[in-house]
Amino acid sequence: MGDVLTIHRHIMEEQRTNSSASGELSMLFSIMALSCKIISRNANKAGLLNVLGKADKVNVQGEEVMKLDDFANRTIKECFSHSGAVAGLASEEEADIIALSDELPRGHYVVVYDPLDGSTNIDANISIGTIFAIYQKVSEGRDAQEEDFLQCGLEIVAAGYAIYGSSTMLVYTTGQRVHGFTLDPEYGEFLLSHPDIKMPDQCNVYSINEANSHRWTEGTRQFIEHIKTSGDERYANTSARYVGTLVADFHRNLLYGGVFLYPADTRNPSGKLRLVYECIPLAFIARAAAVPRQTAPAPSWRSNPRISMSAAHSVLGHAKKWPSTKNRFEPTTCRPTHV
Ligand code: AFP
Repeated sequence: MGDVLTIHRHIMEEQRTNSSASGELSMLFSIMALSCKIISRNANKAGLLNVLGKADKVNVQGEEVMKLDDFANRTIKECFSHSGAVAGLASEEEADIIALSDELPRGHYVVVYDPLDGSTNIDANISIGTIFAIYQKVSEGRDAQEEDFLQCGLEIVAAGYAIYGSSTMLVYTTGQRVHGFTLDPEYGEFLLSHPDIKMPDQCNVYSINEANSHRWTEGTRQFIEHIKTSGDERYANTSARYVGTLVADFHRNLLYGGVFLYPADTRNPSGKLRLVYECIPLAFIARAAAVPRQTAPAPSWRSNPRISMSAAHSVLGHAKKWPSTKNRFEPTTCRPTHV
């Protein structure tokens, strides 16, 4: 295999650089990698499972056919619940914190996740993904509490996403460097393919659902107009791309340099994306990949926990891409989530 770096070897090597590491976090990464491999396997068969499931809701193996987002949710929940490394989980698919049954061991971490981002794209065979963030448990007691999941974004221990596209990739960071691994279907292993990803500060792509433009605020309209017509050299080669799966749009923009927006508008006055499950984890990754390093976190990272579970006005990209119209783009009623 030559000097192929599997995700497991990479995790172990990272762990060795930290003498106080207990191995619990490494275990969490391994479990997430396993979960994503299982989801990827089913995502690849999604169309087929649908066909096979039509008759009597069981496939040829006699397994129950589940919707992929439900399957992804259960996969992550079950893989982590038995790990002994978490004290609780929170999923975008579930209204309440996922408590562990009494007999299961507890760990020092909690995991928040969006099991299947872009699920409306599944049937069209368009890229979908999984988003996650890991926090240290801060509450008292054996089980995780709401406050563990609603911490400031800067308290994230690690965040990442999987993208199930033309290949399956897992991208994660502990806040320093962002690494990308591609699933080799023959080995069944994630191999390091994108070490130390840096987000270009040139804005080569902007991603926004322009069908909503008649509902945008004046600030958003001005920003998009600025990208298109201002002549600002940051936007000299900017093109529009919009998949409608946040992970896919974010991943492309991370590699090519770009900005993703799901702004507040008159139909969604708080935006659409979920702050805890989608925006904060991806903003943490963008922050780690931005060069030069962004130091000032966006205000929403310290948001009131009561509103953190709701949607947020979202802007994800390299802070250097903001034009001089920045202030006009951040109306005080909006809650920007950017780095
Ligand atoms: P689904 O998971 O329901 O497909 O929603 C995906 C998503 O939350 C995010 O991944 C996309 O960026 C965004 O919605 C797309 O929303 P619009 O279809 O309104 O543009």
